[in-house]
Amino acid sequence: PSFRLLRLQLITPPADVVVKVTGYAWYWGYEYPADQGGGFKFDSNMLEAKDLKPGQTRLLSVDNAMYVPVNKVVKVQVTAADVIHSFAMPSFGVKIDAIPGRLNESWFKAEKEGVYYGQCSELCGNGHPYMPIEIHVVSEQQYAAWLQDAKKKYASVDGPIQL
Ligand SMILES: [Cu+2]
Repeated sequence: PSFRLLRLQLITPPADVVVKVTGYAWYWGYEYPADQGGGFKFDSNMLEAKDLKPGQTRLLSVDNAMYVPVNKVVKVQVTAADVIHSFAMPSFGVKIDAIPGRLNESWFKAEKEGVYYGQCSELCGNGHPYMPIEIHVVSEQQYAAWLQDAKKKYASVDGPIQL
């Protein structure tokens, strides 16, 4: 019976949203594919303590957070660009290694709107404690609005990416 459970754990349900997550020394990059309203990518860096605004959290808040819609299956494809990192989001029960040359996947379905934090969970050098993950879970309308803004904000010279 345990083998059955282990197998079931590995099945990703049909995804509503796919986000590709790349670990760098020492920040995260997020890519939203064009075929689901994205077509952009951006970097997410920890805010220095001196730049924190009221309500933001030391060592966890970032400049550009990852956004996802509430009550949707979000598949994360996780890799790394330099050394091994690990994408860990305790509130969603997600922890998966980000390995250069390999595309791992995991998924979650957030059932409550809000701001959630995670951290890199594979020792990756000097900046290891300073590459947090910040995910905003928002309503479907807010998500659509964010996609529109993000498309302009993160417009890059290499054009839209396809996953
Ligand atoms: Cu790391």
